[in-house]
Amino acid sequence: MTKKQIDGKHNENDKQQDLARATTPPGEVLTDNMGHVVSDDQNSLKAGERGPTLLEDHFLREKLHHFDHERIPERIVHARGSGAHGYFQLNESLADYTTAEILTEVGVQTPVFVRLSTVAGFRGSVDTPRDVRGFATRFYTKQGNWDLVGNNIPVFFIQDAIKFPDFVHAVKPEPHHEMPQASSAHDTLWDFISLTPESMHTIMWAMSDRTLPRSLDTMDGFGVHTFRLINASGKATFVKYHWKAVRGAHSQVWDEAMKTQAADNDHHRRMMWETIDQGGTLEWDFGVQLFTEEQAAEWDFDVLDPTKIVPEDLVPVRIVGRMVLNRNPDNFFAETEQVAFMPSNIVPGMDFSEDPLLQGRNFSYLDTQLSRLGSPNWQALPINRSLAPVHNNQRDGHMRHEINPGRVSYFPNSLGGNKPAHDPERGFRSHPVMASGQKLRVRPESFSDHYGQAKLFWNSLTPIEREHVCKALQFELSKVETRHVRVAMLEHLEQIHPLLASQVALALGEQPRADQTAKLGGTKDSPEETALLATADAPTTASGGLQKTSGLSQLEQPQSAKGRMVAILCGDGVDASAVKNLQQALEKQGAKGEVVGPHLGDLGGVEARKTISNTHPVLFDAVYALNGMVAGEPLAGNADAQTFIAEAYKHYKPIGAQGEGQKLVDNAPCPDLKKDATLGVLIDDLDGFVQALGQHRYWNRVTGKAKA
Ligand code: HDD
Repeated sequence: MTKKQIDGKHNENDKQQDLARATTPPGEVLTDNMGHVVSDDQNSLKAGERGPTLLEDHFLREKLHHFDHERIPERIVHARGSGAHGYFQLNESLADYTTAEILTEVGVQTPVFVRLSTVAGFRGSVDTPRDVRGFATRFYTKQGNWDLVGNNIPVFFIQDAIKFPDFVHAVKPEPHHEMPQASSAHDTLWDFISLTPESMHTIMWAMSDRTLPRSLDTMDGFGVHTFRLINASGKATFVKYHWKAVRGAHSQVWDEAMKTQAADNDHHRRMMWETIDQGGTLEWDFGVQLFTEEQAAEWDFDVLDPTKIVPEDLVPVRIVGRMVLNRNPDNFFAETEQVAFMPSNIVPGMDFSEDPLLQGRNFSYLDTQLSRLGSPNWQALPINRSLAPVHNNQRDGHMRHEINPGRVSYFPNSLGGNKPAHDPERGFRSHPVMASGQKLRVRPESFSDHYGQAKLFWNSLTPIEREHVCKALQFELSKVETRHVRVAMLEHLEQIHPLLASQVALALGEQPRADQTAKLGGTKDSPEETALLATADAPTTASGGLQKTSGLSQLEQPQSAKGRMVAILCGDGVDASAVKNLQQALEKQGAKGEVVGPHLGDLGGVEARKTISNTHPVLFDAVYALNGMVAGEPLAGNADAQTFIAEAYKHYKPIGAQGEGQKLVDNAPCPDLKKDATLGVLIDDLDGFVQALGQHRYWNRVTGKAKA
């Protein structure tokens, strides 16, 4: 596999070169693992043509021996993930706050490896469940590896690491029958959540569009915890880290996400792989929120509490760099499966905070790598090896790679020139925070507000996003079989907003408490409903006095057609110039038009690499209907093509049509479909359609009404 060069100047210790040294391209001659050339790899050694296989067949034994031990334990959470290489470039120095070179050296491109994952599903589960996404970034810096091991939501379900095993046991498939796979919609999770009020803010994020990302590069990332940056004069500043998707954060709707699971289990993984393989990139802006201990002390929430954000309207996110992913791994297992992140991997000029969740994580990740990778030498694996040189007196252990010559493996020493020696100046030093007090098992009072920021999140969403939160809770809780758990959750929702609680209660067959019942009239999709939600703000607490804040609603994010995928529905004999015009217009905006035809191959001057029956509208951002024939009949009369249009319309996606394609739109089994540009349906208006593509969805459509 030829490696794509990372464009531009890069760090002299380039990870790509480092991995190239470890990469073994397929050779000419087949050998066993000891370098013996294999004479025949098709037949085991037997006594006679039809006789028994001989134990002395050491080629057979070695091959089966290795095969029998090729699986390692999957990650206990975040088992399903996809990775890519790239680089981070700092564009604005933070030298006032830190000595960390990665955050002070502007213009240097530091190699990174990123693994983006779901949390609950097993390694072989699906890419588009409703789930938090892991966002783990390793920076191979000259001062050693920095691992920023975050998620795509900025808060977490629990405040103390001691609860993590309980949380994971509750969300994973239930132990008596190992169901459901990759889903939170089941009794044990909601039983735990209903008894864990601290999780309410994060549950609102988990039930929002944030956990249905459209693709891996249309989701934001967060370091979650408060960390510290330490500058040259030893001054500490609190910091929260952010990744802002350059393409903006956009999501699927739930019906679409469910169908995507069936249409392509690997949808996100495939999009990332194909984007990079076709020379594209996935990009995020890197931002920091910087605030002092004095500022933090003023706020009515505790910055050590991982269930709380620092609202961006209190402390804006300062964009200081960019990350570009532009190289696929050569081998999934060796790189994406064996990469082992640790939040405790930080470099001089950084430090932890006393966030109890972070403190517990700092133990857990080192610990888990031993059971996953089987040896204390896992840092020597190519994907985990730092680019910064490694010199210490750690020796032996399973699978030792390094050969350390000499007789000295201790410090101080006189027999080895007293090397390698520690370096109080250059070495990592913990910030001398005062830490004292009685030994106590307590939760600080400052952690005790569990609904204030849940309200802040609700208030900051647009009505349609609130509607999605309602529907998600209706779906999830209606899957809970134990009524008292459902009712317990309604109590919590009452604390967040009575309207939310009553909407969910209706779907659960419970009597809503709020007087909004009369207005609600059920859970249909309708402008009235959305209008009602527009007025449903709740008084907040623990939010710095804010009622709402920027940075939480996805619909305020940048909209662009870049990276969008359009299905171009064509038949045999399609107008090839119309296809080419559309594809060129899309490419100008960084989007892509894929011909979807009645069969693979030539449609008369246009080639189809996807067919109406082997792909699905949920895998595209928009649909454009042209002309042509399907098995001798006009495309407009093809039921599958008509459904293609109807599904895309139902998922609020832009629809375009030209010439005869308009008839296909007319025939779509979608009573609500209106050919109206303000609803994102553009007829004979190519420029308008490309423009419409930038607006991710048309939420002003009314869908779901029964056929008249
Ligand atoms: Fe964790 C993996 C992110 C809480 C213990 N975690 C893991 C991964 C991500 C996160 C992205 C996958 C890394 C990869 O791709 O290999 N975890 C988080 C975030 C958390 C969080 C953002 C809350 C702020 N995690 C958390 C706690 C604990 C762990 C509280 C334990 C006390 N996490 C683990 C782990 C994993 C892990 C069990 C499993 C695989 C691994 O570490 O390498 O150690």
